[in-house]
Amino acid sequence: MTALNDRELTAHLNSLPAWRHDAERKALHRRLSFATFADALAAMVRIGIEADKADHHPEWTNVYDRLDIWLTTHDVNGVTVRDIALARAIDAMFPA
Ligand code: H2B
Repeated sequence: MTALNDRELTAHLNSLPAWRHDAERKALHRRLSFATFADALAAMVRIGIEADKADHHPEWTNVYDRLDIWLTTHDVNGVTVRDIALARAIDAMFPA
């Protein structure tokens, strides 16, 4: 597994409009907002189950109705196709 280069990353991000490259964290970032804390918590459970199946886990913070997600691949200290795949799975569950 190798980290995506800038050109590859830009190409993927064109089809992932809800996601931004966080250069400092070498990660993809998306913020989701929900109506309630319970909805945010339920989203974490749904995303967490899919992430665990893929053995690829988000870094995230939850504050009340808000969920911030960063996807990065620790082995290569950068963004890989595994992060792209999880971003797409999250978007399929929670369209922007
Ligand atoms: N999740 C994420 N986001 N990045 C990783 O590099 C990673 C992971 N590595 N989940 C996995 C687990 C690794 O530790 C196991 C051994 O496959």
